[in-house]
Amino acid sequence: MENIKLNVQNLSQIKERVAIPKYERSNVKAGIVHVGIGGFHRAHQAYYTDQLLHKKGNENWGICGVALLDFDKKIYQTLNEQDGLYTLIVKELDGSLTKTIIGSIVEYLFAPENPKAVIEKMADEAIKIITLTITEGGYNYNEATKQFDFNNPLIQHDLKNPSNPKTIFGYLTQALKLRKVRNLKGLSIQSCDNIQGNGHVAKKMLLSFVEKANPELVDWLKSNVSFPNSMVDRITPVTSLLDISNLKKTSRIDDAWPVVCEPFKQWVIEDDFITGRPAWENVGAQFVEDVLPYEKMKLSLLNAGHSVLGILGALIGYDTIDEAVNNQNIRTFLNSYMDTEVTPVLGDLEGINLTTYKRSLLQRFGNIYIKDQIDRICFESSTKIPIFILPTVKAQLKENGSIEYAAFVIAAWAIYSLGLDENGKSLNINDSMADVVRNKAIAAKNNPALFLEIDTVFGDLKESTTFVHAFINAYQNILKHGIEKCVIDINLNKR
Ligand code: CS2
Repeated sequence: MENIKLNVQNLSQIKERVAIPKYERSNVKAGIVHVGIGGFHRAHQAYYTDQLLHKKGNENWGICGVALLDFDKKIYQTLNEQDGLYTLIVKELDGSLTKTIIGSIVEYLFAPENPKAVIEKMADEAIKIITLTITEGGYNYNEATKQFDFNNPLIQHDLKNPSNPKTIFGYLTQALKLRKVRNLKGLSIQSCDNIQGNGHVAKKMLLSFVEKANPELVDWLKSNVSFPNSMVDRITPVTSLLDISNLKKTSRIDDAWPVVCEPFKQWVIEDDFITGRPAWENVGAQFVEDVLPYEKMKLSLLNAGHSVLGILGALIGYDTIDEAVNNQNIRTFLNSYMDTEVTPVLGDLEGINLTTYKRSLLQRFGNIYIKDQIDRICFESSTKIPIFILPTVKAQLKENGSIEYAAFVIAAWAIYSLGLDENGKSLNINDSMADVVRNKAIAAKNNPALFLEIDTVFGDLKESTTFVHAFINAYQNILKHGIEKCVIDINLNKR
């Protein structure tokens, strides 16, 4: 069998090899603009939407994918060459692969090349929802000031060059302005990022920008745009070259950028869509009145769990999350963190069985076929830690509860930030605040508490003597005994 390039023209041949969209794709129109067409979006929302398009009457809910940053050029080019098609490869728990060609992304735009087209698309009457996966840092929130960060040079650029924006805030403002001027209806802006109250944060940040850039738009925005919160979940590692070559080898499909993910998926959405929405509930999403409990649970158990495994695992010298969680000592540590520090602050989550949820997390983390990269998990830790771990610490401190496990992880992050694992191998640190964090980590060698002075990460946590003591203690222990020995001792209640 010959390799077949993935594109519309070749679909009839490809369908002999893997599942392809069975709906008439040429009838599908974009009703959603999605910004950030990385792996996660393609494994999650685009997958749900593809499933929905298989049901009649949904042809107005296709997706127009927007690549916002220069860095996103490659995914734009790939989608362009493949007519928006890509292969979703689900790595099942038994190691088998379920491959499906996804067809829900029917248009794609590259913002740096054509900002006007993106603004016009967002302002198009047919678009009812703009969804976002722009990463935690993309919301431009400063933990230290608890405000929108106007010092960001890109935001300054957007204020000075409104019709040629670079950030999501500049784009949304221009598009909403056009909708207002043209007397069109508003729309919903739905964040699909891992942030507590992601809709609220998106609204607050956008309003801060609009108040400065276009104050006359504020009232219209408040009454015509809704910002539903949502909780999203599906572990989606970075696609490796091996995934691409295996797809060629096993199915003879030449796809430049397939997406790989776990079988589990969850999407809990607040039902607050001002101009309508797709019936995603017909393909497994849950619409609820209040997403907050689900978000809290997911961010503080799954995402924080990932960070715990990532940071400790990186220092020990592991490459993937399954290696870390399948180390019994680390697994016990993570379990105790979840039970002792996270569970008490979650309160009563009506209808959710936390014991089952935590057990399923360990199974998902331990899936040896996923090979989720520790580098991916530790990527941008400076924006993840304040969202995934520190809310738990703050809640525990209020109640005089335990913070030892979290303090240990933060201390491990301080040592990780020096750039070497415990075997002396260089760590691949990828963080927009890497320099600041590294300088504090160096200063912390003589005075560990200095690490907690990274205000944009820790806010006023340095004021808590309880936390500072636990952090210093953990820091010194890790340097003296190494991660694994400390973890064993903590598990035995010795430290
Ligand atoms: C991960 C998430 O980025 C991270 O640190 O925890 O990408 C996680 O895999 C997803 O949120 C799973 O839904």
